[in-house]
Amino acid sequence: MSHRFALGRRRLLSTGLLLPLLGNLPPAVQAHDARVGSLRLAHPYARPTPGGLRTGAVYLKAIHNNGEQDDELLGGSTPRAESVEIHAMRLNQDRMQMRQVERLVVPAQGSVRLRDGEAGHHLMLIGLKQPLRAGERFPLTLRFARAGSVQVEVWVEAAEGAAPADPHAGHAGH
Ligand SMILES: [Cu+2]
Repeated sequence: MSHRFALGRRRLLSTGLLLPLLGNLPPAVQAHDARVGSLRLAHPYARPTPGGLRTGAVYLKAIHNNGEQDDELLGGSTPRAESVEIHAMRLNQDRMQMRQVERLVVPAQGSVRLRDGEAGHHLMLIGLKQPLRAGERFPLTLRFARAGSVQVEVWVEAAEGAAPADPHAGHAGH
């Protein structure tokens, strides 16, 4: 479906009708990347947070490493929160449990996913200064052992087909 849409979008480009329609594109079609060293950071995004919640989560579709050596995500920082932690989640008897980890390996010639709704990893914003609102974008600096630091732009997107909600509803430990 997204493939068919991409073809349609290209056709729109050639007719000059793209700009007025951009705001109506479904979120899945819009994506953004950042690169540093041999890493490609695919589509950093976050979910809106309800007022009063002091934590938020940042995800990436993937971090790809096309280099010959493993790299490691060591942490990050953002003006939007007091600190950023790497969290690992796993499903334990129907409940997602999360814990902080010090590093996340990005294997050589491989990738890791940090996606909403999947057991795996995400970045946790601790001490959120203001709620994250759908449609806004904010900077986040990620630090890697080998590639160094890179600033990415995080897109705050409501989950498809769901009302904005606490991204960590039901998660213990916050
Ligand atoms: Cu978390």
